[in-house]
Amino acid sequence: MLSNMTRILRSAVVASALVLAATAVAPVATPAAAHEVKAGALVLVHPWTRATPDGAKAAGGFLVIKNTGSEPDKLIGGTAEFAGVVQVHEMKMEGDVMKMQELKDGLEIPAGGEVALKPGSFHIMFMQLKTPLKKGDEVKGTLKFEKAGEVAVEWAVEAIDAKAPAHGEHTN
Ligand SMILES: [Cu+2]
Repeated sequence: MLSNMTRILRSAVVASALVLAATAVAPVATPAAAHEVKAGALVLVHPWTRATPDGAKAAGGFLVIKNTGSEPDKLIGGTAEFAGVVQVHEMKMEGDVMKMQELKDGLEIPAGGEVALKPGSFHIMFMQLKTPLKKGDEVKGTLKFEKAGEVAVEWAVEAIDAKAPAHGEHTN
């Protein structure tokens, strides 16, 4: 009887300690810089761009696009408050030369799959920049999809030499 009581008390103490631990850990597990936008079947994960030097006319936009639906969708373009032209680009090697070109037919996001837009690969190209982009800013625009339509996007401006989002670096 006594030992039963002790056991119950002990497990109660362990349980509340676990609750405390979980509460303390939760805010740390959510990186402040990460953000997501949901649009229909699509999830746009952490759209980011890079700070630009004075006089720069173009900047790249990067994010991961997940398609949770059962039909493919297609990224076909976008708009930005800070740029006159927004295009979907790819980079690829032609011989020894890295070339970048517009994907005029759009970029397919396969059903149940995801596509990463990242430096050296697929990316959004912001052209005719109206203002320099400054690290720490959030700049606004849209991305256009064939099925999900026009989606409002906030781009986090990372450091000028960033190769990956800052929230990824914090976990090192
Ligand atoms: Cu480009």
